Amino acid sequence: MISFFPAVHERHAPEYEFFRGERVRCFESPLRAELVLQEITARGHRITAPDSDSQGLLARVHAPRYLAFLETAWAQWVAIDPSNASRQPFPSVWPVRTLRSDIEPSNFTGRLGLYSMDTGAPLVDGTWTAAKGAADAAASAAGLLSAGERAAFCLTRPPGHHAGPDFMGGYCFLNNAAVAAEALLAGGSTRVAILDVDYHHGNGTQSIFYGRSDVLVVSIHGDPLTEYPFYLGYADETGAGAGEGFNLNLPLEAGSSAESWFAALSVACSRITRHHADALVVSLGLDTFAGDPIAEFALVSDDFFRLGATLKRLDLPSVFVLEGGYATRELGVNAANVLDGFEEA
Ligand code: SP5
Ligand code: ZN
Repeated sequence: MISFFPAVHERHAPEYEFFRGERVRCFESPLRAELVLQEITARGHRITAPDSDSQGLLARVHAPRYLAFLETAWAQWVAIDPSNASRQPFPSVWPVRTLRSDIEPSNFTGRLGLYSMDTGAPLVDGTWTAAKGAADAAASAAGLLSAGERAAFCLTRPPGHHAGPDFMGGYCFLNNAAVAAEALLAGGSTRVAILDVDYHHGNGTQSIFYGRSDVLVVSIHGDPLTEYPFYLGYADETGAGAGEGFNLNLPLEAGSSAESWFAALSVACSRITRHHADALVVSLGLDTFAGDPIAEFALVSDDFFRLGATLKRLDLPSVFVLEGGYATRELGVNAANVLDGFEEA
């Protein structure tokens, strides 16, 4: 499968994040992409650099003031104090209920909190460059599909599905899957489906398309009652206004078996078929793997072939966009198994 790989991903290499109150090495690391690249190269998939600029598509997905902040955030951080160059900024205050989010503070901490859902998106010097490279890959892959190709893989990081219209979070800055969906619409599709199989609910993607009927969003994920991101992803979220009926959440209890996961996948596929989708974007999180250090589903490596093969039966032009997956050693095999399952079905 043609795979878009932006080498600039490595510019996003934060040193640490917070986990159980302690500073730990980031689960979401450049090594993830390097190991996936190694494995899909070994299996004969063709690797290519992104060849589209996602700028116009990003403006459809994200708010202008958020994009302007993200692009200059590091420069703003270092301008406060040159020694900040060796520190990572983290938000510490957020406009929760009763506080105002219509005003953009001039203070950096005020802005960072306004544009963040959590402390889980560590930002460094190269974050914008890397995130933009991933969005460019999503645009490129969708462009290839619009030109007649049947499938493409975005070997991209940082991931995107937690990033909403105007906020970052959960390792995500720019919503790559949403960019791919917008690019497919711009390229002639009229009924796009996004299937999010990451362990964590893709709150950003859901919110971006919640009021729309041209992009169906379907997600299988850990029940937000116990699992991140907690505040979205429930079964009663079905869309709003013109988008009513075009959002489907299939939450599963943490610890669910692979069989219950595939039963949910079958429900998801039926809904996509009923949508009469003309293109599919797969938010390919691989943190459903049994060995994932921060998630609680039980898929084994062979199950990823089955995932690929099942998606092939939808018979749709398909863009696969890498999201989470933190069992780094097995990540390459699991990703490649999805692609090979799809191609061999
Ligand atoms: C793209 C993506 O997969 N983002 C995930 C962000 C998750 N951040 C919060 C992780 C909370 C982990 N809780 C660990 C429980 C371990 N048993
Ligand atoms: Zn995830």
